[in-house]
Amino acid sequence: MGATVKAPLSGQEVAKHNSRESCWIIVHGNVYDVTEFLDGGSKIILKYAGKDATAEYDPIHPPNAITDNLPPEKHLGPVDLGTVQKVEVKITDEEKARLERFKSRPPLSEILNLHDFEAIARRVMPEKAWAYYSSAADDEITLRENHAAYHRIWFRPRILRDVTHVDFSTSILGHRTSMPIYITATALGKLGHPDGELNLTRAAAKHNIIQMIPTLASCAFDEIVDNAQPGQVQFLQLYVNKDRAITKRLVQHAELRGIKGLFITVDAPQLGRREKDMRMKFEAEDPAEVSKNDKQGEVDRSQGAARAISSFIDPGLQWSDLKWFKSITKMPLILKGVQCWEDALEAYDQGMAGVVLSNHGGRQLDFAKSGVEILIEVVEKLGEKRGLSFPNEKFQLFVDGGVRRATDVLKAVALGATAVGIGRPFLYAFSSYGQEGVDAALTILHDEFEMNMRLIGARTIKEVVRGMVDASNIHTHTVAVPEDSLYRLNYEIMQSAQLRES
Ligand code: 173
Repeated sequence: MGATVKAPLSGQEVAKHNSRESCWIIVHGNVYDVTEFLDGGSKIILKYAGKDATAEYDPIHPPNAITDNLPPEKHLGPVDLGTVQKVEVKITDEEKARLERFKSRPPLSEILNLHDFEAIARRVMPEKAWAYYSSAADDEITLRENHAAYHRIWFRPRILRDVTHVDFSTSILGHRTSMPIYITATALGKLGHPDGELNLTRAAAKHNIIQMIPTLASCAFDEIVDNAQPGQVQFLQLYVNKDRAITKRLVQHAELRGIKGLFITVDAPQLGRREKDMRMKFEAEDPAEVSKNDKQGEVDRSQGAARAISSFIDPGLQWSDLKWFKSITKMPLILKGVQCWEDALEAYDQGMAGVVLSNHGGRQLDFAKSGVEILIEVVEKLGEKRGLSFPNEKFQLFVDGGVRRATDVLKAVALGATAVGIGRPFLYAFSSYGQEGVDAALTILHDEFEMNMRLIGARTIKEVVRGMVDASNIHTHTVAVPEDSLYRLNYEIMQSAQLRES
């Protein structure tokens, strides 16, 4: 772009362009004409018409998103920030109370497990961010089933093996990792913490864990890669753009930057309906603002940030596109969001390096089965039909969703998974405690692995084998044992970490 220096616009001039007909916004001290960007999901943009939108923009878009996506003639140049009327930020009583709760977080030493991060995050995160991260599709049955499925798998430990030393490091797509887990891709990290995804990058480096960078990170892709240590392994999760030229550029740039695996998301041709998130947007609406910009009855109760920024995703993606991906990159290709053995088999036959058996954290199709349940049918059928055994170097199986304990991971590994993706727990960890939270979460998992490897009698990941689990009930989605109610009445439920009394 030419470096023509424009005289700064005045705040008063920008403020005039506050309607559908002409909509300018300020982001990081620069003015942009976004009038042509106002379509269905534009209510939020209109709210900032003529104003400084930086605070709203930042968590949702990487810094370069606006400059990359708006044609240069819509970049109207800098504004004299001294003349811009501040958008009045009203700190509500609820927000004040939240900030107080934030100050009352217990020290990390009192956080004992991954559930604890969630318990704290729920109390200290901005309500909207919590709603976005925690929500799932429809009735959230799959969200809960993801975790519950692990309750139907039991251990068959081996004894009297010398477990003085246990080593649970392993390889994912040929890259060493200290544990059979990776940090899976989750969008919009800055909703939870100003450093967003960088919290994950830095903690992953410390613990020798692989991070999967999301297409829709809040931080710029290059910033996330730049913050990695030399030799640190990162993967990329890909949403495929309707405009394949954009996808091609992104993929080839990622490869050039040293990304070691491309995880193509295949379970989100349309974003699922997450009603907790929707309801929050609805409640957060300021009726005065809405009526100013929208005619009565035409109010778009838009599904929030996620829907608005996901309209580029191509619902037309199909099997025949995979050849094209192979032609544009040498990175291993993995399909993320496979949900039955037939599709896993097709992925294998088409030369993929693996699949993630996943239902997108329960955020897409409600009543999709859990990844760990699908794992069992995939291992069985690919064994039967292609003579494969798992874990398998050439075609790796990953699982994600509902994982909170190292025992969950060990169950999946025993059943044939190479590694397991963990998403939300790390979001909750950094939303509550920044990078240190993610560090602590990884340390907790490390300690859990060490103990549980000993207790199941496995010295290495190779020794975590199929015979160590009984999954005979995995396909039975009912509670088999009647509730023992008298016993239950006497049983005191365990408590999560608590806020300190202030
Ligand atoms: O699960 C999600 O929220 C997700 O994957 C997504 C997709 C598009 C935009 C933002 C998030």
